[in-house]
Order: sequence, then C-alpha cells, then structure tokens
Amino acid sequence: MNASEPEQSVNSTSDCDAIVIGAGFGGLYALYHLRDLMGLSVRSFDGASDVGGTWWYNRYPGARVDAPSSPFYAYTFSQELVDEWVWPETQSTQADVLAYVEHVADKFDLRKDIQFDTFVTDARYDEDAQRWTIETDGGEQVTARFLICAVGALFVANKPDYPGIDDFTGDIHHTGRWPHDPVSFEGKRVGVIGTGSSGVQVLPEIAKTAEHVTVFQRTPQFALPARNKPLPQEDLDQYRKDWDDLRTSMRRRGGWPFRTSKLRARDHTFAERQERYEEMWERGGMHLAINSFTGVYSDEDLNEEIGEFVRDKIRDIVEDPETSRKLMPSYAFGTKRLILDNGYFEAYNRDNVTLVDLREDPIEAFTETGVRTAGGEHQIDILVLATGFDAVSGSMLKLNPKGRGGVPLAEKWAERFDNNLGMTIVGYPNLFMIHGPGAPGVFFTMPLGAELQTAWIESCIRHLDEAGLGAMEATEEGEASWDAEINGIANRTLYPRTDSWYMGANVPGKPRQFLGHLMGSRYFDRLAEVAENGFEDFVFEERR
Ligand code: N01
Repeated sequence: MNASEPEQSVNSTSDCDAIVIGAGFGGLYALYHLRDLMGLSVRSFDGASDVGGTWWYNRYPGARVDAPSSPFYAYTFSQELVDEWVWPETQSTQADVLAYVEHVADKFDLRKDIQFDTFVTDARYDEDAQRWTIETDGGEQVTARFLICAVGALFVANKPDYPGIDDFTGDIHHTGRWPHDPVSFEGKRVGVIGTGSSGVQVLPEIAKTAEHVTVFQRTPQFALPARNKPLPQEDLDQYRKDWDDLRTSMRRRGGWPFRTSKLRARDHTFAERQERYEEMWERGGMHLAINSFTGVYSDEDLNEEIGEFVRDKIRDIVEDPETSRKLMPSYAFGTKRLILDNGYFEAYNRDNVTLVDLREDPIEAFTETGVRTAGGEHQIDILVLATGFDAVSGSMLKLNPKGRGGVPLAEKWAERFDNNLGMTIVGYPNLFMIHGPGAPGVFFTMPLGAELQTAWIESCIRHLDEAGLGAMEATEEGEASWDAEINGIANRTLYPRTDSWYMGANVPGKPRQFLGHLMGSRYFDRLAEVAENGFEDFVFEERR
C-alpha cells in the first residue's frame, strides 16, 4: 500500500471495545492480539502515514537497532513469521526493521483497522458510561471501554532552544523526525548537535559526503564497536529450529536469549581481566558490558576499570590528542544508553570532521548562517539535531488523557510519573500503557515486551468480563509500592548517578526519576502473579 493512502475500509462506527493509539511494535501487536485472538472490535490511530512508529520516523542515515538484534528484535509469537522473514545483518538497519513491520501489517491484515495520518488530540474518561472517548485532529470522536496507549517511548523530539535558532536559515533536521526524501549532504557544511545513539550513528554517514561536519558535543560518550556483519544462513536456520526454546530464554533472560557471564572480577588478576575485556571488545556489540564479569552496572571499581579500558581504546583510535581528550567520557560506563558504533570514533580522524566541546566552548547563539560559540563562528548549511527525546513519559503527557473528574494526566504527573506495574494509573480506569514509565521498555526486547504486556491486558479484560465488572483501576498503595520497586532496583545500580534520559535528566524541568524496570523477567513474573492472584492492588467497579 502507498504510505500516503491509508485504506478506506477503516471501521466507521464510533463505538468499539478498544482503542489503540500508536502503530509501532507495541500498538500493532495490541491490535492483532485484541482483535484476532480475543475477537474484540478495535480501532487504531497513528499520526504517521504508515506502520512502524519510531522506525517510521527515525530514518536518518546510519539508523540501526542499537543492539545485535537479529532475529530477536522482532515479534516472537508466530513461528511462521520467524520462518519466513530473512534478517540480512546481525545489527538490523532501520530500513530492514521497517520492512519487517510492514510485512507483519500485511500478513495479519492490520492496516484495515488503523487510521493513519491521524493524531489523537484528546482522550476523556466518562465515569458514568465507564468508557473512554477520544477525539482526533480530524474532529472525529470514538468511544471504547478500553484505551491502550502504545504511544512510543522515544517519540516526542527534544529540541534545544538556543537563542536565535529560529533565525537560522539553513535546513534543520531532527534525527527523530527525519524527512522521507533523502537529504543530500554533498558539499554541505553540516552541524550535528548531540552524541547519543543517534548522533553516533549518523556522524560517519554524513561525513562520507559532506564538505565539513562540526559536531557540538555536550557529554562525551562511551560507545562499543558494533561489529555488524551478515547474519549467516546457518545461524538463522538454527534460530528458527530452536525458536520455542529461544523464545522462552528471551522471556527468562531479560529479553535476549543468551546466557551472560557469571565470572567474578575479583577471582581474576588485573592482567586476566584486561585480556577478557580485550576479547569482549573484539567480539563487539554489548559483550563488554554483559559478558566480561558480573556486576558491571553496580560495582564501582569494576565499572571504572572497564570505563578506563574503553577510554584507552578511544585514545588508540582517535589520532589528534586534543580531539581524543575532548572525547573522554567521565560518567559511569553503561549508565547512559550504551551505544554501538560503526566507525564513530574513526570519523574524527577525517579532515572534514571537527569536534566542539560545549563544556569548554558553549553555544552562545545561532545566526542566520551558523552557530556562534564562545570560541568563534561556525558556518553551517544544514543543522542535524540528534538531541533525543522527552523519553517514555513524554508521549503520554502529549496525549494528556483526562481521567476521573476530568483530571489531566499532566496534573497527576506534575512531579512524579506515578503508575502501577508500568501499565495502569490511579484515576484512569481501563487505560493501559505499553512501554510506559515503570515498565521494562528499552531494558527488554521491545516487541516481546509488547506481546507480554498485551497478554496481561487480556487477562485484565477477561477478569472484568468473567466477573461482570465494568472498570478496573490502580490504587495509591499499588502505585507507591511500584515506585519503591523500580527505584529500589535502580538504586542498587550506578544508573541513578548519571544524568541521562533514563533519569529524565535530558529535558529541562522534567522530574528526576528512573523511568524503567531494570529486571524485565522479574517484571513479567510479577504481571503473571498479579493476574493469578486476582489483581491485588486494583479496585473494580460493577458494570453499569
Ligand atoms: O538521544 P540521547 P538519541 N545542547 O538522548 C545531546 C534509542 N535509539 O536520539 O548527553 C547540546 O541519547 C545530549 O547531551 P547530554 C536509544 O535507546 C535507538 O541519541 O544530555 N546537546 C546527547 O548527546 C537511545 O538511547 C536507535 O549531555 C544536547 C544527545 O543530544 C535513545 O533512542 C537509534 C542538548 C541526545 O542523546 C535516544 O537516543 C538511536 C542541548 N541542548 C536511538 N540536548 C536504534 O535502535 C541534548 N543534547 C536505531
């Protein structure tokens, strides 16, 4: 189907059982599960012109899954789907992931119930009717018993508001809103702000053709070599054969099927540890972080030793000592999202790439033709903002549903993103979030996470229907104990010490709070337990 021509067969009634907002991995699965496995009437909405969610928007050059993903960053529920889809590389490109999602939409005939190019602008709970009513930017109203918010953990673009940025006359592209027509950098002077996963992925690609690239770096980053390669056919065949077991392992092992190292650093000499780091560096991907020794994210000494190992690697790769100095990360290794790079540090050895360290040479203002920092003027034709997202909570707040008493979520979440189980919110009955704050989200494989969260939504709906109940809602006690659980786990690690989007620290004024559940397998055990125990910590209303 042409992405700009949504099918016309979208259900035109204004009432249904469930509304799903979002047609990324989470929303597509919810639509499939609720419609095809449960027989509910479902209507889905997405502001994009086709399926894919974050993969539809983030199409900047170099975009890839930031993990050695194939074939595990994908749905697990259908052996047929696993058998028929060919992942060409170990670290999937954005184009491959998007093609896969499009294939899923075709295979399960999902598009007919999705209204594309449609933003949901309002969502209100009617306490008497026990129904949600949404309104779209086209003025349409739809009501449903259940509202499933699969609105994306990385959707709301974080854009810096430097003085004069609106006066800049060149093109500005945010990596999370990349144009669908190719952007040519040929012969252009390009500025890149931001050195997270997106900035690290995009720089080597832009540098290939641009006349000059100036990178404006606020925080130097740890990045590990991706060592991406073609996925051998025999590996793919074996994965397909073992899929049931692999799927179980993914569920049990934090989203990925592989065993991780149980070696203890203290049982090894310094020389042995260095040898192991070297081996993991050569294997590439996440191995250094998850397979060298246990406790990398909690043992300060071990973490510092690995951090220094990576800093040495950066010193080895980057030829200019001054640039290398500016690139030295100083936060605890891995406590910002670990980045897999495909030639990021090497890009600084090119004559056409310059690094500006904003800690020493801050941006003062934009001009019509570039950026003025304390150290001077930088002429720029194209500005690339790789400045990330108002992550996890941002898209729920953009939707800003109004719950009991018409209370907007922005009011409820003004100081803390309170929720229970990362899926439900006091005052917002029958509303379920997928990959919301307090859920494993990016700390688990997101497609599988969505499958498991939707299975829990099914158990909620069945519980309501079997008992003749109309609505379920989290309790204050449940929210408080969930907050204690996710932050208790995070506080046993080094994550909270670092300013990162995990902590909400990348957006000025955002409450500082750990935004994800770090132990995905334990999280999904808990969901199952809650369902088995008759939904303790929830309150119910008779069906009206
Ligand atoms: O965003 P980020 P991202 N002035 O927030 C800097 C996922 N992802 O889009 O570190 C100057 O990580 C900011 O600086 P600092 C992945 O989970 C997945 O790169 O806050 N700089 C940082 O360097 C990832 O973690 C994939 O000091 C400013 C950068 O911009 C998440 O998305 C690919 C600034 C933002 O880094 C987000 O990654 C890419 C300012 N005012 C991303 N504001 C795939 O799997 C921010 N920065 C394909």
